[in-house]
Amino acid sequence: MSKLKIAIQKSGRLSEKSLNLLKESGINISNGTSKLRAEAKNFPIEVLFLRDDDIPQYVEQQVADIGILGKNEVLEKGKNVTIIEELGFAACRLSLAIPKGESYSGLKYFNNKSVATSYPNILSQFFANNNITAELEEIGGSVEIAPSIGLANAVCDIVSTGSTLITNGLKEVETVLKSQAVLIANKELSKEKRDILDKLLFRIKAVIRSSENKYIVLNAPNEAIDKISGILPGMKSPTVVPLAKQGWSSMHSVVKEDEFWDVIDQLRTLGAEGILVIPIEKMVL
Ligand code: PRT
Ligand code: ZN
Repeated sequence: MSKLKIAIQKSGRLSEKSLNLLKESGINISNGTSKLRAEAKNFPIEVLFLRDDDIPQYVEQQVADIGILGKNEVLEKGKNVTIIEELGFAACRLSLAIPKGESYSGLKYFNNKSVATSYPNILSQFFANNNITAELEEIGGSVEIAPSIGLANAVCDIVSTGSTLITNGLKEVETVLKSQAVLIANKELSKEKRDILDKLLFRIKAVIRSSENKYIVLNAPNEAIDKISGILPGMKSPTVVPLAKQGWSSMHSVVKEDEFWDVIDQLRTLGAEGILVIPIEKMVL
């Protein structure tokens, strides 16, 4: 039986989370990332550990069938692969930044300026789309020091918290691209490999959904049940169980992590008490 070959980053920001996503999907890779390849015992998959820069090419050439890496890297490399799923981790953005003392009046600031970046393809496309003529200085790393050493007027680099820019006396002025880890695939997988991928995707989606949602349990006065159901739709509708205490019920449902605090405020206004919020292990629809 054939195996699906997945390429993940050998060592870097994505390695642990990529392995963890596989693990949460019930795929156990026992020997960590110390070797170049590993097989799962309980799923027809083989893992290749590579530099993230090489993954798009390997997936295009079918050395690997699928891979996990940053969307920024996929778009920069421009290989003929398909992005099949956003994985919800390693969120970051590719941004333009300039020395903090400079005044910024909009994108035309960059006309006739030089910009240091490790993302020349994405950036030249972005400038072309916006009719900006700038000079690009392609460098492999430590992009943020370029203005202070006189290599370029500005930088275009990956930002997550923004503290690297601040430490280097720069300010972020434009977002060129929003990125996160994505799953990419070769465009011509065999039927057999496509089937394994569908199985894997089904699991991955359940894992992602579970991390984006919380299970919520609360006590509510019976007269508030309808209103609370309206803000807690749950998967179908909330489960409502009568409490021993007359006139009260326990309600169970699911809330989205990013709506969580708003929902809690509304629930309290409606008279909900004893609110418990519980992580979800897996969520299959
Ligand atoms: O060795 P290999 O080539 O495999 O790894 P790499 O060094 O090329 O990549 P790595 O491990 O640094 O990053 C892998 C991916 O993580 C990137 O392609 C992004 O998709 C994603 N990611 C998420 C980040 C960041 N957050 C991030 N903060 N990649 C890099 N950074 C760097 C950034 O370059 C800058 O130097 O962190 C600094 C900025 O961070 P803040 O928090 O100070 O803003
Ligand atoms: Zn890399």
